Amino acid sequence: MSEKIHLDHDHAHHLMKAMLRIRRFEEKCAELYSGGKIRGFLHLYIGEEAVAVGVMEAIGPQDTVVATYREHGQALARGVPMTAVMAEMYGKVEGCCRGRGGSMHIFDRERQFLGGNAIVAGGLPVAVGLAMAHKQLGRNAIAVCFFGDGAVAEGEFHESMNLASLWDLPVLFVCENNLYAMGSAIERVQAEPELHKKAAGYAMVAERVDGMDVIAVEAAARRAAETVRTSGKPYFLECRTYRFRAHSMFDPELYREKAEVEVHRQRDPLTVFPAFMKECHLANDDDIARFEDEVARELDEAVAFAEAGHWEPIADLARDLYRRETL
Ligand SMILES: Cc1ncc(C[n+]2csc(CCOP(=O)(O)OP(=O)(O)O)c2C)c(N)n1
Repeated sequence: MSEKIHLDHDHAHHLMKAMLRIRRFEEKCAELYSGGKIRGFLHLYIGEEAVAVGVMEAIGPQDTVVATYREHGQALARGVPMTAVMAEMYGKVEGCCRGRGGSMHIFDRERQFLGGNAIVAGGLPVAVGLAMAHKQLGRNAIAVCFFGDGAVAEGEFHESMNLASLWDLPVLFVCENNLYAMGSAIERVQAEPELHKKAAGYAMVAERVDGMDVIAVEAAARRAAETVRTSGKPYFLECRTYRFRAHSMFDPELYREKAEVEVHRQRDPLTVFPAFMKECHLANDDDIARFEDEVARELDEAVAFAEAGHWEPIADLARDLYRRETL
């Protein structure tokens, strides 16, 4: 593991627990989906937790975040309560979008978590627009944008990168390169698979970091966020990561061998980080067991909250579709 940030006991525990919350939440979601409690699409983030946790550590409450449809991890790491996220997954009124967004559209204005997005690359222009607003209104905020490697093949990506650089806009682009866009392996669809090199072509600072190493991600994200804030210019962070599960719950996963997944599992942040903490005497088995208990309790509460939630009444279905004056 890299040791580029000062890692005291409390901070190490905090990182560990944040990743564990995401992992256990998503495992539970897979179970609830199979049981028909969660419906629609479900894209799990399992394996990629170190990216969300490392980046969120590096930004402030005033910064705005946009994400993709694989965004439960970012939402939890950003502080959206697990109860509100779970109720949203269930489609209940108590969810963070009153049950109307579901798994792919988690949103929380108060925490400046401005949405998951079902459209590949759809968050990039939104982030650039937010950055422009931050700049014009003189806010000390930056826009943070999470997107996958698949987004890099979209026109919206290139237009967003170009304008952010040309107009000096404070955007932190976080590319979660998990080596696949649905069933397309990166080498088969990207002429230049070193994605940070594409960003460099738009005249912005671009770097690549090990997205399975939470400490390395946090250190790089701190450097990047600070540079964006002080220079007012965009920055591109390519986090090399891997998803251990299928693209979504519908994917038979015929495009890769199980053996390949097993190789990447050796670098699972939820295994590597606790081992590192123990080796450095930052945590012991009792600490890890305690985190598991705490997360299990929080998860039980979130499921109970969602179960006890309400469906939106039929009479409210047209609510928020039109402004009142136009009706
Ligand atoms: C504009 C658009 N084109 C196609 C799709 C269908 N689609 C959904 S996910 C996906 C792959 C995206 O892969 P990536 O950006 O690498 O994200 P990951 O799922 O790996 O996190 C595609 C093509 C879509 N949602 N939006």
